[in-house]
Amino acid sequence: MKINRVEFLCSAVKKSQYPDESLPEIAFAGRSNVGKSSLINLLTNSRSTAKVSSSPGKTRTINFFLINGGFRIVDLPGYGYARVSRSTSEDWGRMMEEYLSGRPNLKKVVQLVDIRHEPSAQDVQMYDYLRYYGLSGLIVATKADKVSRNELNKNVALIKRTLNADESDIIIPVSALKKTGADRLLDQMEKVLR
Ligand SMILES: Nc1nc2c(ncn2[C@@H]2O[C@H](COP(=O)(O)OP(=O)(O)OP(=O)(O)O)[C@@H](O)[C@H]2O)c(=O)[nH]1
Ligand SMILES: [Mg+2]
Repeated sequence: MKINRVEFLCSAVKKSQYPDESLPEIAFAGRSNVGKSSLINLLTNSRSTAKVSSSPGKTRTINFFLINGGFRIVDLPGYGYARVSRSTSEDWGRMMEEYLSGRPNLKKVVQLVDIRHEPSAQDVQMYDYLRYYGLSGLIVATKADKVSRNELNKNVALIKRTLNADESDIIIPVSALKKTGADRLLDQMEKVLR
């Protein structure tokens, strides 16, 4: 699959603001600063589709993008950002729950984890949550440019093990910086949409 057309649709904090349910959606979830927005820009061949920031907590809303006129990519706000207030993280939880549990046209959630680190307790929680809703199975290990080839394989195995991922789960190392891994991910996304 190639992405030729991308159009920002809207930002939402509650259900009434979502676009209609007529098109399939693939969402991207992961801790704050893991590289969700950067990955979306890599996939869409753009520098500015999704806002990237070096300070965590940049994406605070659910952002919908129309892809090739046929499906949507959804940029979810990151979790695990320590410097948000309790009420902000409660808002985050409600917002995520509302989207992930009640979106019939949501086909898959690509879960992003940083290839350099063992997944956090929140990553594990997110994985379990996605599995519960039948949305797990496609994992991206971000910032692959930051580790050696040898570390890469070791860390991919550690990520699988820590998340307690299914044998059949697919984990794809990606670098937004070096622009690697996007084709493999797009192939998997195409399968999800078929
Ligand atoms: N070296 C390297 N840096 C990356 C890569 N992907 C993202 N980054 C950097 O990581 C930081 C966070 O990237 P974002 O894409 O904004 O992360 P996010 O997950 O959208 O963060 P929130 O919106 O805060 O949840 C930025 O400084 C990016 O430049 C990558 O593949 N390699
Ligand atoms: Mg972001």
